[in-house]
Amino acid sequence: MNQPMNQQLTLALSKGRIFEETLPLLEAAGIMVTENPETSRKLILPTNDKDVRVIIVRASDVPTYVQYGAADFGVAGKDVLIEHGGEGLYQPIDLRIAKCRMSVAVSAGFDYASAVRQGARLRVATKYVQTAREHFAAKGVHVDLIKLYGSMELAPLVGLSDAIVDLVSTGSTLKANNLVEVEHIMDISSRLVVNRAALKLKRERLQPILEAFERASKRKE
Ligand code: PRT
Ligand code: MG
Repeated sequence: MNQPMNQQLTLALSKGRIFEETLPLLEAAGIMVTENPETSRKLILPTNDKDVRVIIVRASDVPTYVQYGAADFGVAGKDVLIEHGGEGLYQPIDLRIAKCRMSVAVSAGFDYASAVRQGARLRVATKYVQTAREHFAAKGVHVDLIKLYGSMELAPLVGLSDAIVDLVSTGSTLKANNLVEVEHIMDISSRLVVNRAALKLKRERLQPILEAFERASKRKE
């Protein structure tokens, strides 16, 4: 078959830490993004390779763009991928970037251990409903989950919930809000996700990039 194949590649990234930490991996593959999403209002960014472009989307929307093939590949946190479910996505590489952990936290004065021991029903506010549900079910803790889209740290402070499930990296956000981490649910890092059809149809173009990403991420401990 010598039908010309469209080998244009679209990479979906979110602004902020994922974009910043993906840049060195792209450079390892010889790809330089030529505009800065923090200063440019453009949502489609060119690179030094005319066949590769980067689209800027919300972190939690990355799997959706890749699933439907609007992007061929993308970078998303494990937290986001669990909530999405991973349908239509191939997840070949843990990039070991944007690392943090998912934890349960409560107000400093709340005795979480004894509430759990007594079999109390807990109100838990989180953006990560899927992960939280599985975590508490596995522990046999009864919870009412309250879905939030951000600033989970506020919920226990104003009586919306007894606990939160959120991401923690330095711990300074919890500390600043007088919250304490009471359970570590899982370690989080970002993964490369690839559209399953693109992996077959654009393999020639994708493969060297995936290999460069893999080599560069392995160099991180
Ligand atoms: O911010 P936005 O609502 O647009 O989306 P987002 O929060 O999903 O995106 P972004 O860019 O903030 O995060 C993208 C990915 O980075 C997440 O999906 C995680 O996989 C990963 N990551 C790594 C983090 C953190 N570290 C992190 N610390 N995501 C969020 N945080 C937040 C956390 O939710 C908490 O509010 O930072 C705060 C805690 O930080 P410390 O350092 O004070 O503990
Ligand atoms: Mg954020």
